[in-house]
Order: sequence, then structure tokens, then C-alpha cells
Amino acid sequence: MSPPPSGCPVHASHKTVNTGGGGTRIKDWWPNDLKLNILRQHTGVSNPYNSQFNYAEAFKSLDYEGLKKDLTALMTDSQDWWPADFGHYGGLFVRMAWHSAGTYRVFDGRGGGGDGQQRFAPLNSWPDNASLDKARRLLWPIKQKYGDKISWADLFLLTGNVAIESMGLPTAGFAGGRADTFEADESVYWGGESTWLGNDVRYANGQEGPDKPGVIDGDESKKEHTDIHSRELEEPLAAAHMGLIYVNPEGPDGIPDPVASARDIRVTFGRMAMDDEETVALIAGGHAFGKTHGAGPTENVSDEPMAATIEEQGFGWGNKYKSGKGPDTITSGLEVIWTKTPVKWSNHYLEYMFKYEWEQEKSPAGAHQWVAKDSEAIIPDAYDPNVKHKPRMLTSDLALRFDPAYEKISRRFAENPDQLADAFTKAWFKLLHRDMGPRSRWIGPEIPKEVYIWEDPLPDLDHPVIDEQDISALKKELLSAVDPTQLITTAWASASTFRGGDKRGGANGARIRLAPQKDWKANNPAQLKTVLASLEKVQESFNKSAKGGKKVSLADLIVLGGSAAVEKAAGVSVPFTPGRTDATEEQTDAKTFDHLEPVVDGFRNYGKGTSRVRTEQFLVDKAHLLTLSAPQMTVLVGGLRALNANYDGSSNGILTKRPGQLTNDFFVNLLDTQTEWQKGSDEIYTGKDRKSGEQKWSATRHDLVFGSHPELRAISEVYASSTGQDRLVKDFVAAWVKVMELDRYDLN
Ligand code: HEB
Repeated sequence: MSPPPSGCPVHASHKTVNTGGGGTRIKDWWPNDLKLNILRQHTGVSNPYNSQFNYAEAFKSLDYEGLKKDLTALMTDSQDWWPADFGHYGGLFVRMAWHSAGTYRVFDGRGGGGDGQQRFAPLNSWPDNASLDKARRLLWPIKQKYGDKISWADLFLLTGNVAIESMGLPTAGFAGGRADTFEADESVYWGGESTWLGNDVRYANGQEGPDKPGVIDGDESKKEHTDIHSRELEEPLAAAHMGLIYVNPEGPDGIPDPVASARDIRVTFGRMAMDDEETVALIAGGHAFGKTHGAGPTENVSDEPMAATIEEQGFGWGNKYKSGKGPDTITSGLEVIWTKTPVKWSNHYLEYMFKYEWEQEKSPAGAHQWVAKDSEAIIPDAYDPNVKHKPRMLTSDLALRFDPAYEKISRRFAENPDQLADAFTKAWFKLLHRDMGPRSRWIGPEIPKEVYIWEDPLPDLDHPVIDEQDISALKKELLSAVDPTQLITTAWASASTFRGGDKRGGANGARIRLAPQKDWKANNPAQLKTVLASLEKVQESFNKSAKGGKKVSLADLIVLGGSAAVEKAAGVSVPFTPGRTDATEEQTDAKTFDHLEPVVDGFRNYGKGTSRVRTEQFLVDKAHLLTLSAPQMTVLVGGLRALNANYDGSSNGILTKRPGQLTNDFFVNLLDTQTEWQKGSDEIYTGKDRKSGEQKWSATRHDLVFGSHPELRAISEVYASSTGQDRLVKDFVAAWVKVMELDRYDLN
């Protein structure tokens, strides 16, 4: 156990607060306590809309065109309190949308613009999001006007789209459907550093390394650096520094090295699901607009919103430099205008990149940037019509020229502006929609016709589905064709790939029969293969003989098999709703499905912790991806153990003498004080009878945590008590059906 982070400013001041949750807290005393709080986020009590409120329904009554018109008008409606550069807010709003969506990362599907989290900490106060507090506030009158018909999450992204359109580039479209959350999302690992722009942990395997922060204005000579040309960014992170969306614009750790910057860009954009071409398109397209802001020394800038004074009313980054706004704005500390038409789409960014040679200079705030050699001053000033500037670039911009692979693409785009426009609009659409899940969640009049592979598309349901009679006949058939336990493990393996962050995975599509899922170790491939073969036989014979064009998908059969087996074990009926379809290989971007592979899945007692993450922390993380509450996680683990559903058939945690029946035995036996647990090797624990010393059980940390963690024990007691059996059955079935239907956006 590492000592508590003493002296950390984050923990220092609240300890003296003697009311309202102040004082030395559980997380101060025991920083390694298993945190269940991420399982109770975004519930009814934090959401001012009541449970009847359906955002998709509300959106339907939105005057979408009216909203877009208002947004377009806003672009050029410069406000004295935060004037628009070049008389147009387009650049600022594109950056707001990009930073909203750009936190997405492929490994856990978290981050992204899906729930309007830019309003909350930490994102609202990240150094990279400086001045976006102003952008959001500029939008408030429009948000206020349209009320609950448009969420902030949708509005941030739609505004970016409208900005691009109003600067002359048609977009690929827009889909709404992102309901807002009303509290900070604590589930995302943003890194272990406690300094902004630090990266000492993410490049040191989670250990705090030597003092080598990537401070933008720091004293370079005193810094020690890991090798910026070879270091490995830890997973699941997709940003090179704490508090930045992707990479340091000045270069890795503030070192102005375009080639090293390219390496960081490739890693981080790759983790945003973008390939080289998409990456070049996004940066070149994005920086066709707007400017950067570094009019004066950054010492003039006051605290970020979370640390600002109450009278600032949610704003941060107050600026004492001259007027503190407009021409005097300090945001990144860089002072660059890329093109001569910053509020109109053009190809000048790439044109200048290759036309000029670039010389290093410092911005007025002292940051590394580059200026075109031998260029006339051809760039307009944002406010003074009599002033002209030379073209300028960031170190991260020049990566697109000096990295050989990026260079090829950049030159092609430079010579073929239409190719850049096409690639940018496609990549921009993907950026904004990558974490929305299937098309059935998309709403609004601007959904593009083109179906993209990153949507994980599903075939349309083009036939009648099985009815009640078919369902009961098929259940019998399935139970006689396949061992019930294997029906359960297969259904779980299929449905539990779902992750709430980007809504990928789930049982629909039956992608479990395709690579890579069919070969995942957690899925016990040999066993899975025989189960799927039996299910396919059932499917084939049903589809051959069914009347009226009825068909059953394998995806439905997988879930139905699991439900039939649970039903048999539980003695109560398990609701089932048909309508899933089977995706083809062509509809499956196999490589990106690798990210969904469970490394650890405590529900099937698969895998264990690392030197960084304890086994049970993986369990909670998985439960969070499955959008489960702590009670749902608990009842599922206990129930699955009773059902004998370990991935490899092992007896770990099968704390019952009658495996295969849905009982509360797991909880009863786990909480039995007559059992004494001892640690064995490889995280296997043995439970012995206190009196006789006889070994009764074996278990993993996934199991024992329900007896050791006070809150999980409290829930386990509910299920272990005399009134617990019926409750367990009821709650297990409900949680089971929830998991089976996590991806059924077609149902409501
Ligand atoms: Fe960017 C701006 C960086 C990408 C879009 N950028 C900017 C700035 C910086 C940056 C530093 C400035 C800020 C201030 O204000 O000061 N970027 C960056 C980086 C990257 C990027 C490093 C990676 C490489 N961008 C990007 C993308 C996009 C963008 C991708 C989209 C798509 N940006 C942008 C815009 C702008 C910027 C639009 C302008 C803003 C204004 O105008 O305000």
C-alpha cells in the first residue's frame, strides 16, 4: 500500500471544514479502499429530470432548423464581454466541440462527448479547456431558449457542426440523442499525476517517476525527461499529459521536436480510433479555422473554474493582461494564426506548411512556436484591420510535415483540397459520433445515409420474429441440446461485452461467433465452438420449418438459451424479447473489437489483478462498464456462482452443494463465520471449517470481496438472510435481463 498523498493540495484544505462532508475522509485514511461510488453515478437523485423524462422524445419536438438558425446567428453576434476573433466565434466553437468529443478512448470506451461532461470537473478546469468556459456561456441563451429539448451534450457538438457549416464547409450530418448527466463522472482514469500537464506517472508504469513535468513555461534545463522518442503511454490513457486532450502543442514535454510530436500524435489519435489519414485530416481541417491565444505572460491568468472565486460564477481563467479579452486573450499561451482566412474553410494551412520553411520563436507568453521564414505578413489580425502577421505553426502542426508517413498524406491533401474536405468531414462526423452506439440511438433530421463500419452496424430486421409459442418450444429444444451451464456462460460471454461509455458490444449481432470474440480466452473458445454449433443447428432447423417467413437469429438464440437455463435453475420465468439480428464479418471491424476483450471478468471468475490494479477493482470496473449498481453486481456474482458459471468450470467461489440451482448459497456460505479463509498461491483462497479444519471451499478475490468490503458485505447480508432467497431470484433475473438487453436500443 502506498502512503496517502500527503501534502497533495487536493487533500489539504477540506480536512478543517467541520460541516457538509468536510474533515478527514475515508479516502484520506484508506486511499486504497475499493470505491463503489462509480456504480451509483448519474442516478435519479442527481438528475433534475424525473424518471418519466425521455430525452429522445423531447428532442422530437425540437425546432431543429430554428435552433440551427439561432446558432448560425450566434457565430457573428460578438459580445463585448468576450468578443469574437475576426468577428466570428467559429474557431472557438469548433475547438469546444473537438475537446468535448476528443477525450474518447478506445480501450474502455470512456470519455467523449456523450454526456456533456465538459460542464463538470475535471474537464471544465483542464488547462487544455481554458476559455471554453466562455464558449459554453455564450451558448447559454440558446440552451435556455430550447430547454430540455436539446441537451448540452448534443448542443456542444451540434454547435461545432454549425460553426463549420457557417465557415463554408458542408458537414456529413449530425445525430442527436446524447442525454445529459448532472454530476462529474468519476469513473474515468485520467492518469495518476497530481500536477497539471504532468506525465510522470503515465510514462512510468504508474509509478511516480523523477520530476519531469511537461510544464509549458518551465525551466527546460532543469527537467529530466523520459525518452520522448520511445516511451510508452500507459493504457487506457489517450493523452500525453494530464489535463490535455491529446498532446502538448509545443512538443512532447514542451520540447519543440516535430518528429517526436508526431509520435505522440499517432499514439494518442490512434487511441481515439483515428488512423493516420483521419488524424492528418482532423488537424489540418481543424486548424483551417481560428487562432491560438497567448497575447501576454501567463502569470496574468487566474485560477481555473473549479478554483475560482464564487463571484466569478463558474468562469475561470480571469486575465489581468490589458483588457483580458479579445486581442489580449491568453488561453494556451501560444500566439498563432494559421491561415489568411481563419473564419472561412480553406486549404491554406497545408499550403503554407509546405510553401514555407519554419523558424522557431517564442510567443509573447514565452511558448515555443514557429514562424514562416521569408514570408510576407499576409495574415489578418483578429481585431486590427491595419495589422498583418506572418504565417505561424505549432510544433504539433509541423508534425504533419516532418513525420514521413504524415507528410505523404499532408502533401496529397495539400494538392487535392477536395480530398482533404472529404476526409475531414468524414473524420469529424466520426469524432462526434464514435461513442453514440448503434444507429437506433441516433435522432434528428440530419442523420447521414452512409453507414460507417465504426458504427458496428447491424442488419435490419426484415422478417417476422419468433412468437410466444416458438419461444417455449425453442427453450425446450435448447435445453436438451446444450448443457444449461454452457448456455448461461455463452449468453453471458455474448452480452457482457457491452460497455456503457461508447455503447459498443452486447449480444445483438451475435458477433461472439466471429473473430476476434470467438477466440478470446475468457470465452473458453473450445467450449464456445461446440455450443455455437449446437445453437446453429437449432437455428437451421427452426428457420427451415417455420411458417410465415419467421426466422430466429443466432443472437436471439444465444440469449434465449441463457434465459431458458436461468429459468430452469430459478423456477421463475425470465422475460425474453426477440428481435436481435446477426452481423456479418463485413459489418465487423474486427481490429477494433480487440479493445472489448475482457482481461478480467469477475462475473465469470476470470483473470486477476496486476501490480497496479487489484482483482476486485477490475470487477467494479467491469460492473461499471455494464452500467450495474453495486446490488446488481452483487446479485449477479452470487447468482452466477450458484449457477456454476465460471468461465473454466473451476470450483472457485462455487460455494454451494447444489451447483446449477439459483440459490443464495454463495452468500450464506461466504458469510458463515464457521469458515476460516486462508490465502493460498496465485490468489486462490481456501475456506476451512474452523473446528474440523476440513477444507470446504476455494475462492478468488472476486468472491471474497463480498465478505470483506463493508458495503458489499452489507448487500450480501441481505441476500444471505432468511428472507434473501426470493429476493435473490427476483433481483438476479432482473439484473440478468438488464445485461442481456443493454444494447437493445430498439426496444424503447
Ligand atoms: Fe487545435 C486551437 C492545439 C488538434 C481545432 N489547437 C488550438 C490551440 C492549440 C491547439 C494550442 C489554441 C488554443 C487557444 O485558444 O490558445 N490542436 C492542438 C493540438 C492538436 C490539435 C496539439 C493535436 C495535434 N485542433 C485539433 C483538432 C481540431 C482542432 C483535431 C479539430 C478537428 N484548434 C482547433 C480550432 C482552434 C484550435 C478550431 C481555434 C480555436 C479558436 O479560434 O479560438
